[in-house]
This record gives sequence, structure tokens and C-alpha cells, in this order.
Amino acid sequence: MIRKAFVMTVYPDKHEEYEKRHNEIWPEMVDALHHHGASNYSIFLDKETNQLFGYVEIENEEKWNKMSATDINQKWWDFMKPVMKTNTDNSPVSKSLKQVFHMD
Ligand code: RM4
Repeated sequence: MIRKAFVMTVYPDKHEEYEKRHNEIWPEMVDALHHHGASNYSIFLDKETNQLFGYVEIENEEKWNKMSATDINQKWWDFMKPVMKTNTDNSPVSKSLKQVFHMD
């Protein structure tokens, strides 16, 4: 299992909408995430900086890398584009973080 952590940005006036959309995440999106080896996925918001901290556990990079090209993921990114900072391909602007500590 590989732990991934990353930072994204939500627009300041879209905090509630971002949370609402995740409370109502499409079951097909959850299925696709599981199918691509993802589990224990959390996203936390820093309300002061608009930063989103994501944490997800994946089985392996190869499986995970195939997720973004799926129709459901592309649709989700299109849907999320108005509420978060995105790249030209509609993917969220995301910065990977380096793990510096872990304990079980
Ligand atoms: C986030 C962002 C990520 C996606 C999660 C479920 O807002 O769109 O790419 O993995 O939702």
C-alpha cells in the first residue's frame, strides 16, 4: 500500500459547495476510485488559506494512474472545475507532499 498526500485549492466562496458535492459524491465515482485501488480517502480544508489537504491510500501507482482518464473521473473534474483551482485539462491543481513521518 502506498500513502499519497497532496494539496489542492478551493475557491474562497465555494467552501460549502465543495463539501456538499463530496457529501453527495456520485456512487460511480466511489466505485471507480475503489476499482483503481484507492481507499481510506480523506480531504481536509484549511478555511483560512483555502487549501485542501488530500490523503489517499492506493494499491499501486500503475492502477491509480489509469483513474484520471476514465469517463467518470473526467466528468467529476468538469463538475468540480467551478469550485476549485484547475489546470487547462480540468484536473485540480495539485501539489504532492513528501511523507516525513508515520506511525501505526
Ligand atoms: C476532489 C478532486 C480530486 C478527486 C476527489 C474525489 O475534489 O476532484 O481529483 O479525487 O475530489
